Amino acid sequence: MANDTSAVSDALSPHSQSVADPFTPPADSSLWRKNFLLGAATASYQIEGAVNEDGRLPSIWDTFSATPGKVLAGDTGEVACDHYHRWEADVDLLAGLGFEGYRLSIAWPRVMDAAGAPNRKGIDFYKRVLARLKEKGITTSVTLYHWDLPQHLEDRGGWLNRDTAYRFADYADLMSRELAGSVDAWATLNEPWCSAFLGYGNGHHAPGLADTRYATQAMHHLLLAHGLAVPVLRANDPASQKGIVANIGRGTANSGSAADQRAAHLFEVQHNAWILDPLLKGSYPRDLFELWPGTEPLVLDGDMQTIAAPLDFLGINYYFRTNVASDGAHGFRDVPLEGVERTQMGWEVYPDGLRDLLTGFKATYANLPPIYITENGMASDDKVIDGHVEDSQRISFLKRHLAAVDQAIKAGVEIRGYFLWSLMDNFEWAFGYERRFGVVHVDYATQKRTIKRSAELVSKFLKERKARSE
Ligand code: IFM
Repeated sequence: MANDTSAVSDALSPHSQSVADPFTPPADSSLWRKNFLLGAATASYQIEGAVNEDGRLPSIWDTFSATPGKVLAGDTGEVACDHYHRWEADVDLLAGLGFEGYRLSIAWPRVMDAAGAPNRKGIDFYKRVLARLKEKGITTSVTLYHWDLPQHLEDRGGWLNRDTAYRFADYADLMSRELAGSVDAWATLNEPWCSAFLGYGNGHHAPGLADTRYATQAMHHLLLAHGLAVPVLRANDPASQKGIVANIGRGTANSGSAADQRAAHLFEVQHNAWILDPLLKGSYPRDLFELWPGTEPLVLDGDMQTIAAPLDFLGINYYFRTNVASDGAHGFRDVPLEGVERTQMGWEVYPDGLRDLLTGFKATYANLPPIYITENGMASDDKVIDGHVEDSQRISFLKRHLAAVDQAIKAGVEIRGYFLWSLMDNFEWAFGYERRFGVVHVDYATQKRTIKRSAELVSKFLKERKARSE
């Protein structure tokens, strides 16, 4: 077996202890609280591979990644981290590092056939994974849709077809009946902004369509799917928490001019309020249609009430900020700042943005649910040298973002946990395997896992925290 789980026991080796610890949060940080959940996240298409096994049907990402020019270096999720076969060792690795929570997603095309009937083999895979996680005492957070729409639904219009929302509710019904009792938190969708805007608005993601009117209609059907699924999940698995995961973006103005301030506001409307307003206020932000005139989606009576179903939690994914200026018309344009720290993705490292957005949401939404940071992390060009990966930028990144979370908690935002993205390097969508987000390195030729220095330090903290609370 190529998995190097022995590296877990090396996490507290003399090598790791001889170096000063640049990660552990200060003694007064809320992260020491026993009930603050610390976990790691992954997603089905990014790690599983086995795309043709045990009755799994094609997804839009199989189609998209097989289309020349869509994904860097022509990479696909065909093998990915081979997690479908190595899941047991991967769960042991996660548990060995001391993570208390694990956020995973289910591949819709693995568990349901085109007629909506269950695919037993696919469902059993997730049952085995969840049972093992429970055995290890790990809190489970399951996302139903992390972008791998069955291709047969896309062939009928995908998220542009209202019927897909009802098919999603059927899928949520099946999974919550099958997995009731083994999931602590259900998230309906991961990052509907990406599904709608990158998938249907600019074509950077599957299915690769590019029209802003498509994006707003796809968003409406995604949110409707979420709203239809929530009561189904509640009925089938009452003890679990139900929520949704949104990626949020910080937009700052390039100058103090009214036009640039307005541009920054519109940036955040497009990235945040487009999703959060319907969920938490039951309406779309009017400013969105100033930015994109004539793109109002078709909304039927009752849809907005369905979408605004009460949530037990809101998952927040945060990565970077964008500096913007007015484009001279209705909108904004990016004005990349010089001399700032960036990651392998080119994204600016800006922890204050996370704190500012969280405190801003608390001020804006009276009914803001408890929050989990469901993703935060960074890509770097990590290399294994003499068996070690020294990912010092990631260590500092995580430390600074956790400090921002602590500041938001101290400012009164209810934040219950943090999942780093990602447990291991994986298929980074249109960027393929070049961009490495994991705290565990994956050698794709051998599937060997190597624990990076960041994981060693997170693990050290988790174990120290556990020891203190015992
Ligand atoms: O890898 C993705 C993940 O699937 C969704 N959120 C952002 C991550 C990094 O781009």
